[in-house]
Amino acid sequence: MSTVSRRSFLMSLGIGMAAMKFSEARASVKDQNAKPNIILILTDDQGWTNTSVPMMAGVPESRSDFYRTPALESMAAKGMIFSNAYSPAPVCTPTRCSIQFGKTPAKLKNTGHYNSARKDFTNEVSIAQALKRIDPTYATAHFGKWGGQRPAPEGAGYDATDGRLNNYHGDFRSLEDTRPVPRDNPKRIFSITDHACAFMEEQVQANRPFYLQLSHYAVHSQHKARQETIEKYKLLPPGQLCTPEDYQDPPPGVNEWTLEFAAMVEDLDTGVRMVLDKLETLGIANTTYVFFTSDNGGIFKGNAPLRGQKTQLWEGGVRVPLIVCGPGIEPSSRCDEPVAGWDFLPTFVDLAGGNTSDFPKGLDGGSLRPLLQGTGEVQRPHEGLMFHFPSYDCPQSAIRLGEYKFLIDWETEEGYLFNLAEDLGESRNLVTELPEKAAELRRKLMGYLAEVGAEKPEDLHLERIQELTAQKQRLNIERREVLYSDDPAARDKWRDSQYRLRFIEDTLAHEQERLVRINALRKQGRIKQSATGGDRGGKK
Ligand SMILES: [Ca+2]
Repeated sequence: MSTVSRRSFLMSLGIGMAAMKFSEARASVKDQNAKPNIILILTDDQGWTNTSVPMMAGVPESRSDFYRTPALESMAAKGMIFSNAYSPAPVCTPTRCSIQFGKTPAKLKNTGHYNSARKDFTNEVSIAQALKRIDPTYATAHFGKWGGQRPAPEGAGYDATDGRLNNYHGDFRSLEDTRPVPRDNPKRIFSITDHACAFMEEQVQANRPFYLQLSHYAVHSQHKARQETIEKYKLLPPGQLCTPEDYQDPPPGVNEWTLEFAAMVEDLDTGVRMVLDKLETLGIANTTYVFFTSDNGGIFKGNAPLRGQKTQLWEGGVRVPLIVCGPGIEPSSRCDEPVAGWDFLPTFVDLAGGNTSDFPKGLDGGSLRPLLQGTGEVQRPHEGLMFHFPSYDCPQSAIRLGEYKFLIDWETEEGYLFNLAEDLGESRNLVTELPEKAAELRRKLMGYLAEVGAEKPEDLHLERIQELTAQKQRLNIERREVLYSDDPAARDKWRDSQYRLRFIEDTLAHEQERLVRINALRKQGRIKQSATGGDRGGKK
């Protein structure tokens, strides 16, 4: 594994020493211990049960019996496990924005996936900017997956970054060089970790506190792992989810394979170990908070004992691992309070010495510091955790409040009430049994969605149809340009465009069909006037 020198690392990222103003920082920071360092390690599509750490006491199935994550086990031994931690959304991009700005996807009007690239959040205050507001000496870095949204990390206040990168970069070298990322650096786990370690070293030398955001491409499909790690798993006893076929090499072109997924999870954990070791080497383990979580629930092999998966608001889509270690956190402690990714921004500002008057306006999150230090509860502007996911084939909204969760399916308007403390698998709908509780939660959820003007499912279908129609028009223009060419490269381009056209047309037909269906249901009165309030809206 290559190491990156301090200077070459900065130069490779196009970051000048002048921009970092280390000398000024050194002069202004009297005591480095006064400000903690904060690291957020965000993984991709890693489900609640995709680690070897039991996420919930007394629920042995809340850990994997096959994947091995010893670094996370050591983080849990030093810190706190949150058993009821939620990603803001059941897919990547809305979660990343929500974490970055401390607001729900519903409030940011960024609930989908496809429309995020066009969205611009320049007016929002990022974690990096919020920290710099209370202490300009904070050095900030983002490495790895960012997503399609704007601003890019540089525009969001990150001093050091590898750019506005997305899934593609986890598997391929660049847009121009389409060879796979080298096998010894699966999903870029080790190179982005090297960047992170070099950044930390730089800040310690400059005596400067830092915020480091390490966003892994793992464990999103395609599954990639070091061959040596795969070989190790071939020799381990099978877990419950393993099949005899898993112990044979997969056919060429298969991108999902249990042994490689397991090895990828462990390679990722090795990356976490590198960060933890670096903190020890640099002597800052006792002054640094490390948060480890995932951007949405798992999808590979399901999430039992949870219901559902990524792209759904059932627990399997949004309940994620969360482990935190750092100063003042009791070793091997657990917290069962429901928390969500939009709590991170206020938590980090609080840990860095800010108070609520330093929080950006309109946050939905509250600081988790009282939970981490055992001193109190989370204070949020409104009761409950609000989820809104009007996209894809499973449009839903949900509220988690105390032990209860109320969920509504927007294609049927059917409501579900679960007591998650008694029914983790969301198998027993209590709507009829506890109508008052269901009505109370529904009122709170609808009131919130109406208040923030949340997107409606049909809005997103329409938006997607317009986007696909525009894509189809552009592609047809490209196709006309190359159709009559004698150039072999142009002929290849034309053939390639046929596949893209078929994909666009299939998706377009699917979206149109769903829009027709949802409009028909509205006409029949099966869905009330507005998914975001209507006759059930109005905050009480
Ligand atoms: Ca994801």
